[in-house]
Amino acid sequence: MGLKATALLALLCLTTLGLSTVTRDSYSHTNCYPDLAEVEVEELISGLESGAWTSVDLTKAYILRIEETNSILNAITEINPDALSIAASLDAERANGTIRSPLHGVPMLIKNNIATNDQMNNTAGSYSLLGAKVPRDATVAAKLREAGVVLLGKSNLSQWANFRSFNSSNGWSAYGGQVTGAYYPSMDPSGSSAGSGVGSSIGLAFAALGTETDGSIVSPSSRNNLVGIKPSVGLTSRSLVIPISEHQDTVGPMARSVRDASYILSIIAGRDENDNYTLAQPWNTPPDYTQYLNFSSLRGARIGIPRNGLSQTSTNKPVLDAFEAAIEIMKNAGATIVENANFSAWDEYVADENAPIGNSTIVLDADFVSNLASYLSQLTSNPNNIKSLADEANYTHHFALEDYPNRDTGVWDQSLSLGYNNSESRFWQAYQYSSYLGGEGGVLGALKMYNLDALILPTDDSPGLPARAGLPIVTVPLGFYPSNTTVEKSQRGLVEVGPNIPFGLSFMGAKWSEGTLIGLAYAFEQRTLTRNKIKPYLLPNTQLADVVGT
Ligand SMILES: *[C@@H]1O[C@H](CO)[C@@H](O)[C@H](O)[C@H]1NC(C)=O
Ligand SMILES: *[C@@H]1O[C@H](CO)[C@@H](O)[C@H](O)[C@H]1NC(C)=O
Ligand SMILES: *[C@@H]1O[C@H](CO)[C@@H](O)[C@H](O)[C@H]1NC(C)=O
Ligand SMILES: *[C@@H]1O[C@H](CO)[C@@H](O)[C@H](O)[C@H]1NC(C)=O
Ligand SMILES: *[C@@H]1O[C@H](CO)[C@@H](O)[C@H](O)[C@H]1NC(C)=O
Ligand SMILES: *[C@@H]1O[C@H](CO)[C@@H](O)[C@H](O)[C@H]1NC(C)=O
Ligand SMILES: *[C@@H]1O[C@H](CO)[C@@H](O)[C@H](O)[C@H]1NC(C)=O
Ligand SMILES: *[C@@H]1O[C@H](CO)[C@@H](O)[C@H](O)[C@H]1NC(C)=O
Ligand SMILES: *[C@@H]1O[C@H](CO)[C@@H](O)[C@H](O)[C@H]1NC(C)=O
Ligand SMILES: *[C@@H]1O[C@H](CO)[C@@H](O)[C@H](O)[C@H]1NC(C)=O
Ligand SMILES: CC(=O)N[C@H]1CO[C@H](CO)[C@@H](O)[C@@H]1O
Repeated sequence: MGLKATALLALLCLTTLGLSTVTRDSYSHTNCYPDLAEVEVEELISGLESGAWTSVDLTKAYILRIEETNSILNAITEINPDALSIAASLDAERANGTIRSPLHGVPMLIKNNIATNDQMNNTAGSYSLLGAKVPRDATVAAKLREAGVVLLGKSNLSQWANFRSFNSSNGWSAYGGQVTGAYYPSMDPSGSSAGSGVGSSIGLAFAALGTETDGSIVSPSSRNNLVGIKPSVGLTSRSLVIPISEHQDTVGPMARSVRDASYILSIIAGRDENDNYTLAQPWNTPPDYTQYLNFSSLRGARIGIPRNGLSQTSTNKPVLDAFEAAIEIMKNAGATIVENANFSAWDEYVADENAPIGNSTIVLDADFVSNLASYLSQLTSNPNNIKSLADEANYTHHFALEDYPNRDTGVWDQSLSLGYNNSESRFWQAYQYSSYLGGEGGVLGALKMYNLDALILPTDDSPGLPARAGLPIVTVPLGFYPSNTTVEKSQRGLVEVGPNIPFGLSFMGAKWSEGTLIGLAYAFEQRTLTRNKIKPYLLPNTQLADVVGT
């Protein structure tokens, strides 16, 4: 093809992309496919609709991208052996006019604590559960499957969602190895949804699901330059998700834009007879969250700044500067900023956190004993016959690859030595106090006192209070550490702070206020587009051009 024709085709490509009229032919032999590290779902879908690419093409490309990067980043623990055949049948459905949902044919990753009744294992990163079987898909996985999402693979995580050890590292699991972030060599990916964060950030799939008990969606989303939605506890089912705490666990999307995350949330939200907490939802069918994507939604919104929850450390000056700049951006977008919308029980929260075994710790420790046993009791095959936390601890202490005692089991030791589970009144007292710290003494109290739509904090400071009261958070990219930042490493040598490492901004609100938070986060995201201002140091090369037609 001559130069002129190529240029013409590239032009055609650019102009027709937006109109969704590109055909498979006009794409071939050009480089005008969308960049899989950045593409949003509406563009992926328009290519599926026009026939420019297929779900099989997408699945092939993502598998190659995983294979290119996994030896360094370890983000993925396994690829679904059925992914290509599932994609082919979804392509056949599309061809005959069956469109299951707005995400029909799009591949996603799910965290390796969300069970699927297929060839993939669900281990929380432990060898003890390898080969274990579940009676059905986790409800959130089933909802994605029914919506025509290709469950492409499982993402690595901080083992047991970071509920095992006091001296492990973010993103390490015995089964999956050490995840590292893509924005700096040997970067601490944060956790516990570390592989979901890395996989979504560099386009190893369209997006990923994570889970959060206290920070495990929003923190790795923040560190990996993503949007993360931590839903209200009870908005998304936890049935057949390996638990920590029924009072705090929740499942949510980690994606490259608020829009993409909203599409996913709309699919996974909803009531489930197998998870009581979902029956408290104030509606029979949850809203379509994409309706809240409104560029003007900061206009007239009342946004509180809880200054007493803002930490000032030796290294977070870039975060604080970006946070103050964000406040100005919101003012300019028409928001009313309410300064010093402080948390009334902040000092009590800090005291409880610093106590050897505070009320918040009791909630997680006691819930874990009960909730883990309940998960294990549902397995239809349990090769190592693990029935309880005591069994799990014993297995871990004796199986060399679990890296004990180099990585201790201090969290479990504490749970077991508590001597009771969540069926006792002392548990209930601890829960009442802990949820008060996050609720009336924390986020809910400030929202009411100052008549606010939402509170904002740097994401580093945001998860603790919402965790204790089951409240939602939406995080969006806020900024990144500048090139002259001094590198700081964690105990196990991962780079926690360093040049180019991203951080996020969190919007926090009342229970079931995801729609409001999504609207505010979208308006902020669209005014800043911070994600696009930095690039990972490592990106896979495979693109759609390499697989279409092969
Ligand atoms: C379309 O294909 C799917 C999957 O092969 C099949 O279940 C469905 O019945 C087909 N629908 C029509 C309208 O042909
Ligand atoms: C799941 O674990 C079993 C047992 O180790 C292994 O044979 C199988 O390949 C694993 N599945 C996947 C998809 O990796
Ligand atoms: C919650 O579910 C359990 C079984 O899954 C059931 O025994 C219990 O009654 C339910 N509680 C409520 C409040 O629905
Ligand atoms: C978007 O938000 C603005 C400000 O709150 C509001 O006036 C407008 O009606 C909203 N638009 C839609 C389509 O909801
Ligand atoms: C809020 O907290 C900040 C930081 O601790 C403090 O300076 C300020 O006086 C507090 N304001 C109110 C109204 O409590
Ligand atoms: C735990 O909660 C109780 C109230 O149930 C409270 O009196 C106590 O101070 C709390 N413990 C800590 C360490 O904050
Ligand atoms: C929880 O504690 C109660 C009371 O001691 C006991 O009957 C029950 O078996 C325990 N449940 C689990 C899962 O340990
Ligand atoms: C602990 O694990 C070892 C090795 O797997 C096993 O031989 C032993 O029976 C286990 N002990 C208990 C109390 O389960
Ligand atoms: C982790 O803690 C255990 C138990 O205290 C200790 O034996 C081990 O050396 C520690 N590992 C590291 C790397 O600090
Ligand atoms: C990095 O550069 C900025 C602006 O040039 C300066 O304000 C800051 O102090 C520098 N930081 C370090 C750690 O050198
Ligand atoms: C899909 C994949 O690459 N899985 C790898 C994840 O990490 C473990 C441990 O490093 C490897 O054994 C798997 O092959």
